[in-house]
Amino acid sequence: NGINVAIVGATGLVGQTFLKVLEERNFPIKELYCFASSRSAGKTIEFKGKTYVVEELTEQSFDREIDIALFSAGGGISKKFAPIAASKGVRVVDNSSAWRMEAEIPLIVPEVNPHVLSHNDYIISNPNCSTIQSVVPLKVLHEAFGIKRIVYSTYQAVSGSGVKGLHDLEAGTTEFYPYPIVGNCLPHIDVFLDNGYTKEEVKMIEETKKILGDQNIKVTATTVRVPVKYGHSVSMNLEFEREFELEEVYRLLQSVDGLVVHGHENSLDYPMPIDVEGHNEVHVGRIRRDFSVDSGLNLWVVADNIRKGAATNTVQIAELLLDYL
Ligand code: 2RA
Repeated sequence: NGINVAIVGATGLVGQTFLKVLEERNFPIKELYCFASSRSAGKTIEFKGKTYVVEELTEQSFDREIDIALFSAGGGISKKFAPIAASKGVRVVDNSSAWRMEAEIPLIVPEVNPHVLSHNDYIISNPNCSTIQSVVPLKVLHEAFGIKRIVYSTYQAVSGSGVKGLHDLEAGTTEFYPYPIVGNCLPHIDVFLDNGYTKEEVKMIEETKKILGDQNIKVTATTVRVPVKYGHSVSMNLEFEREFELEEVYRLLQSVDGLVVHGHENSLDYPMPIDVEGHNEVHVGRIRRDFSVDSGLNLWVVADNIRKGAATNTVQIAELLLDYL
């Protein structure tokens, strides 16, 4: 009983959180294999009272009985090794952006579009962290009122950049970021494109449409790095085709698994990064009508970017894959 699981990028921030979440959710593991770069090979990892030695990832790594592989080792590793794993019958859940926008690759948030997954899928993409938390409240609202347009403004924690981002905040250095992040905000996540947007902004725009299954939704985004360690916050302005009542919005949001709905619009009960660090839920608050348009709504959404934004969503996808093994 149980299945054989491989972790690729096992020593990274997300890789280590995979292990925590797999244990917390009692994922049925028979054998565990931990892979990383040659730099990390030989390190040991504790999991459920057993010690595992990290192996260097090679093209032969999947020449053994592995059912599911969770990847979080950057786009280059995923581009090269996910197809090798899939060719051996391994089902890959990839955290990088390498495969997300490929038409035939499913981009999954289990609370939103689990139906997209099929037994034919061997490479499945985990969306970008800020996208995942944003779409969790959106599916029920899109179904009920028809989302016409979304304006995202994000306030993203430095752990989104990994240990290097955390170090620049803790040490006040500029080893990873181009400017000081302490006491500052950087409107710059990932690289700039020719059209003036950053890759992070384009990820949110394109991934949102793919996950909600509607290319007609108009989306724009401004993604900003803020001096917070864990927990991304997203302000979103929504415009709908159809009218709504605020009470209906609360009722719909309260029906979403994994979504915690905070107090009415004028209460001190609003979500903050300190509420979500180390937790798996998405929190939504500051729910209020946008009076400047015919049918508009403002939301404030907060979630742990390493958990629901990466590791937990990935493990939830792996749980869906158990049906195909
Ligand atoms: C970030 N969403 O926050 C990106 C990748 N994790 O840096």
